[in-house]
Amino acid sequence: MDYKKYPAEPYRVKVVETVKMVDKAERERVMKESGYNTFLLPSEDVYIDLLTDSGTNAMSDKQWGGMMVGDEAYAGSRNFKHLEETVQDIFGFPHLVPTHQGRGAENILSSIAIKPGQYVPGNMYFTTTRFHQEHNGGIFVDIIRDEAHDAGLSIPFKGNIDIKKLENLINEKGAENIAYVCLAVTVNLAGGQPVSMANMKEVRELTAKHGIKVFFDATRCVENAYFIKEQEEGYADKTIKEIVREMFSYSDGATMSGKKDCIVNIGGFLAMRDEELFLKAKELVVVYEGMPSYGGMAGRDMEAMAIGLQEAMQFEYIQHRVLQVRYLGELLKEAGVPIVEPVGGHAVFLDARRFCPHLEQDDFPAQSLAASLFVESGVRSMERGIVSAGRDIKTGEHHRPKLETVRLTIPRRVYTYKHMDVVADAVIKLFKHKEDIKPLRFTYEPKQLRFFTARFEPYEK
Ligand code: PM9
Repeated sequence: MDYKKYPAEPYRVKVVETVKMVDKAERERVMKESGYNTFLLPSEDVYIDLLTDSGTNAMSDKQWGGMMVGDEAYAGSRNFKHLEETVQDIFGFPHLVPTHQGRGAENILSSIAIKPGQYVPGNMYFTTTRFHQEHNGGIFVDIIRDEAHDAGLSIPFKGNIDIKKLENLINEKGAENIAYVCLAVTVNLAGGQPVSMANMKEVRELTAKHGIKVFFDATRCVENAYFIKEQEEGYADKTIKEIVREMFSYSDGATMSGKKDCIVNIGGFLAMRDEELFLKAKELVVVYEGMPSYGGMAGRDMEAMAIGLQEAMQFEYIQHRVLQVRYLGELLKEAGVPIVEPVGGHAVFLDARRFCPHLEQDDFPAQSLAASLFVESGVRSMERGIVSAGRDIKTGEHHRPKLETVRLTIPRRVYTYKHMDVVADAVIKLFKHKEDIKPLRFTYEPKQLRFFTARFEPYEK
């Protein structure tokens, strides 16, 4: 390990939250009580919380200052104006619809842009995104490059769309039957894998020929921009902001979960170019979220988001963020722990298929591995495999994704390299007695987005 490759934290700590470590017997008890689902654990029993990077960010002093100048007027808040100008400046979209979080934006976009029976191609699915697409009668089609489904294959820009797959879909189904292309930057469930600028451009060129719109899932777009700067020819000397601006020039609009790359705890938005579509979105936002000038957010939250977005454009911030994640990945790789490669932008994904070769996918190996890791160490992670994938809405069968993973997700500006050392040690220790990880079965299976609230029990086969 070359420690010099990893930059120190580009911030000073001003506020701290004390964490406690409960003993193993207690962790065993709470895991059982939580139905072997890490989402159901009480946060105060968690030592290092890598469940998600969503809304778990540490805000800056300037963002907290912004919270104090929230304009909480029901209409016409000045913080909306600030956020709108910031989104125009960074992404180049003239129209902004604030929402309570990313899925609020997905709900509105899916309602206004999908006609029942239309196809919605995307570079791998995301849980809430696909839910809203299907809920509105859309048919999701995965058009990510095949390599993205191969956990051990380390190649750059593994999140790219396979242009041939997109072309075939258009030719087969007809352009009028494609609602829009949903292009996620980065691809969460592929391991936080980025998309190259060249690929975005190609997607844009092909869809433009057929009059098909392209909407980006912008949730982790700043991490994607860092990878482009680091790895794509011609971008090393560009700023993160210039790269982000160019990325979104190849889209018609975007949904954003602000809880990730806007470095805030809550919020999201839908942004777009098309005036007519914007009017439709405004008509719906008042039904599901709130007035178009606040949507689902308080004035103070919009202010924190506007400031956070500008902070996210700082090179030192995003370099440290991506490299801290990579540091954890390197520690695990060096110890022979199977992970998804290359390490992506927001998390290290353990490859549960290779970690638990004694379990079948229907034994929920990633779910069980996440539960065991908590019991072992107090580290909370998240299943991203068959449980997250849910069931086919037509056949009722499990979707069986090739990637069966446990996500160790790093919150922004929260943990130090030492925490990463502790996490790596815990995973490596568990890997040495992986045979103890038991098959699980459902005791409660919710119909929609089951991973959030499902309950399980271990059993002997
Ligand atoms: N992602 C995550 O932990 C939180 C919910 S699922 C546990 O990764 C993408 C790429 C996401 C995402 C949320 C959303 C939805 C859309 N796209 O959570 O509604 O990763 O703000 O965003 C989560 P909201």
